[in-house]
Amino acid sequence: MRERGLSAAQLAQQQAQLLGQDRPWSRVFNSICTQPHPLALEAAMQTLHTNLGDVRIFAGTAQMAQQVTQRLGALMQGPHSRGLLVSGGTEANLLALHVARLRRPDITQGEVIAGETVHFSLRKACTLLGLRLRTAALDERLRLRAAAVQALITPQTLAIVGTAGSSEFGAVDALDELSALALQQGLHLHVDAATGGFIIPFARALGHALPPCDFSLEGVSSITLDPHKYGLSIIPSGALLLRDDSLPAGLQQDSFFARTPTHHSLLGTRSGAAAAATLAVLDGLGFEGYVAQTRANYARTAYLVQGLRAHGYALMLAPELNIVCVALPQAEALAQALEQRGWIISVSTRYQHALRLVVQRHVDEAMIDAFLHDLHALAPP
Ligand code: 0PR
Repeated sequence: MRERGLSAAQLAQQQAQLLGQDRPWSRVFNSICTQPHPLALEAAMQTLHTNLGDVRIFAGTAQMAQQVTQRLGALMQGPHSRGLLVSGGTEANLLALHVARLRRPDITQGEVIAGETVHFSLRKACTLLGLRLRTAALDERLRLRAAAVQALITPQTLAIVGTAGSSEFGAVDALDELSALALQQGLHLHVDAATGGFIIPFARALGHALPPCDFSLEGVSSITLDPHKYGLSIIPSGALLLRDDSLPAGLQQDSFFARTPTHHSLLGTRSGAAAAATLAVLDGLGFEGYVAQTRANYARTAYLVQGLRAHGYALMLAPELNIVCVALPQAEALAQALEQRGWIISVSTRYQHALRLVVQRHVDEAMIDAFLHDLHALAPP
């Protein structure tokens, strides 16, 4: 630590110097997150000092959190659902499997079945909880189907995880089939909608042929939603929604002190800024605002796809959400060359023949044109 503190001007300079090394959004093609909506940023700045770990002091902030869980429950068609606000998709997925395990004490060596593209946060969760993750093969559109799950069910199966928008491809598992199977087998179906939860309800309203990713599917027991992705809130904003209001007893942890609240999630002391930001953007945009945002994201996704095709590139698969995978040999070497020109792009370590392009709010037509220009210069098809 410094012996003497810096002045405010020196601190600002130090911060600006380091922030200047971050990449501008105008070159970011890999991120499911984006610049938060101005409404979210403003609300967060007003509430950064709050602590949802002490709702006697921050009673108003606690109400904001409650209102967020109500709105998210309604969005997910769960009038009796219970919501827990958490730091993001990783924590929500961990808690979901924790809940599934608490509800089945009869299963001692629990197994979780998911598709091959299940997010690595569920691998972390299984490791932490001592569960075995069994991955099932996907169909030709990289979606998990019920038949592949059925073949892996054993007496130790604790849960099925369906992904509503895989991180790598934006592929949406056959959630309707998985729901029917979970009901029939009496298994917990967790839907990881971290990527697609703030796309699918609005895309369906626009007429896109996607399955619902919500509690209208009767076999769905829990859902991960991530307001800090397409929800346009600030990081860290995640949510776990449970179909019923009743929580397993083992999830509850009393604190040391009388009249302080019982904890249900992992974190204790935590800022209320995420809840305030999420409430602001949910209420500021409303369903219509998210539909408009989703329409714009699909329009720019179509613009990108059209541009790629016009330049002679082929897609790895038709995009269901706002993630486009371009089939290219040596995609990783190309991504590196593009990075030297400032572009941040992902290539899956497993599917190495595709450049993955995420169309978020910050990806506009000028950015797409500039990218296509550089792509064509480096790797003409
Ligand atoms: N489940 C799915 C389907 C996800 O896509 C993600 C994150 C998670 C769970 C975990 O969520 P948290 O990261 O909120 O805990 N998927 C992104 C990814 O792995 C995360 C990300 C976001 C990475 C922005 C980079 C980035 O710039 O691609």
